[in-house]
Amino acid sequence: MLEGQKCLIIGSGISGIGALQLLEQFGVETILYDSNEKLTKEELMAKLPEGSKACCIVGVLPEEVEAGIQAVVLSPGVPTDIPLVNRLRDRGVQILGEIELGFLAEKGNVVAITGTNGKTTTTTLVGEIMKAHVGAEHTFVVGNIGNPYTLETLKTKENTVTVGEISSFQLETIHTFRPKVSAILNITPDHLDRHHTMEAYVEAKEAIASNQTKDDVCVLNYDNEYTRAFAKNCPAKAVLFSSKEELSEGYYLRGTKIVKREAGRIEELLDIHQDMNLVGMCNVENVMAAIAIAEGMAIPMATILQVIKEFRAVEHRIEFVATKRGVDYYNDSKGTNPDAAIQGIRAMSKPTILIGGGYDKHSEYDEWIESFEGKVKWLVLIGQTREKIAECARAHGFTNIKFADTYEECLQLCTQLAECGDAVLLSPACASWGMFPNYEVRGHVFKEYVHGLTEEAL
Ligand code: UMA
Repeated sequence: MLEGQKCLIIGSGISGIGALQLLEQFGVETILYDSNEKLTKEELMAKLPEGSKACCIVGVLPEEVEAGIQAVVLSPGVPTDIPLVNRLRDRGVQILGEIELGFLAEKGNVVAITGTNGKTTTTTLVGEIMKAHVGAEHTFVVGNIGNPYTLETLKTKENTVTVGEISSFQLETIHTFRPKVSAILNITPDHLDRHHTMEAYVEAKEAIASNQTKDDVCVLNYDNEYTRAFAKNCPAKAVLFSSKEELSEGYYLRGTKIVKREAGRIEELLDIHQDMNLVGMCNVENVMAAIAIAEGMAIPMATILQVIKEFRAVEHRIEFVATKRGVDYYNDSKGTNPDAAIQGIRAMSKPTILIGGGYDKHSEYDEWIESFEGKVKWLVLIGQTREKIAECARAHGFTNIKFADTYEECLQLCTQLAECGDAVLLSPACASWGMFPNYEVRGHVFKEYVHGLTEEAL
């Protein structure tokens, strides 16, 4: 655990602070560094845990400090190819991510879930299944879901299970991370501003299985071209699921039933209408993946199905907020890329006022606009991407577009445009960055606004 080395932690968000806390437990000398010039040294110091001896630096890292660094822990939001990291790597300094650091102290079993969409729902559901089997005190749900791995890893024991939602950012900096069961739910274009090419993004996702062997399991989506191809050369035992095709082996949808086929035997597991509280085909896929993951962890099927029956939607994912003045409001703030946002629109059954736009991740919006299919009445656009989206929408013949300069103005505009019997859907197809620290804040502000609406217009 980097004992005796001088370690630079880049990023003072929750991952950086988690890493710092863990390293200090092992007596490692740490420097907490954040390149954001708007932060002050005092602000960084205020984030330190009590009794911390870490040195805090903001802005530019002085050359003499850089020269003394022997190891680096990167927060997920820090690109791996910034000049500072490149220089340190070229000098032979070990660069590891916060997930790798957490894994170095792990003593129990690990489940790791990645994918462009569905990660949070599947991770939460698998976490609930594990809690039902090994107990809540023996289950840790960590990672991109908002709970740094490094904050929990010291609590792990031989009989505990860590369920991690792991993003492509986090997978870029793993070295020995080896889950017993991994899953790649799907891969569609996202984060291309960071990974630059689709190949690099796919490679980052596939790294989740890079240290697995045939003794481990990797759950993959047969319906997705990338994950289906990966099943052929995956280092772990590949277990497939499909919502579109009947598989010769694996989990799939037959009519309204999720079934499992193993050695030619078909077992009916559940009915997607009667036994699930989640809506949309994306959630059928998430549930199938969760079943495959849990079975990979040898959890009895009766426990798995019981938890699925009781499980409800996670916050910010096609979450029904309230009906006000006859208008249904849905929070899908987690629709941070076009593919996720398409699922949001598909789940709507009423004429919809859609809120779109935000941070530019170099996504293409054509398929998202095409999925409007007469269901979207108005598109209200905000943020950095609003012009790009509007241009794309017009090219596809959709012209009912309004711009808003602020989020507040956008929400008020939606309320004015919506008529009784309509729905308002926040599913922006873009990250929240630039306007909000994260999608959760964007979702909470939306919900607060909706709950604050009176039944009658003033
Ligand atoms: N920073 C630098 N230098 C840089 C870039 C950033 O110093 O070059 C600093 C920033 O000034 C800031 C800090 O790094 O102070 C932020 O670090 P971070 O962006 O890694 O954020 P954390 O608070 O540590 O949160 C991270 C994940 N954030 C990102 O991946 C962007 C959280 O995922 C995750 O929940 C958390 O670790 C715990 O594991 C959020 C996310 O948006 C939810 N993830 C993306 C997604 O889901 O699409 C991948």
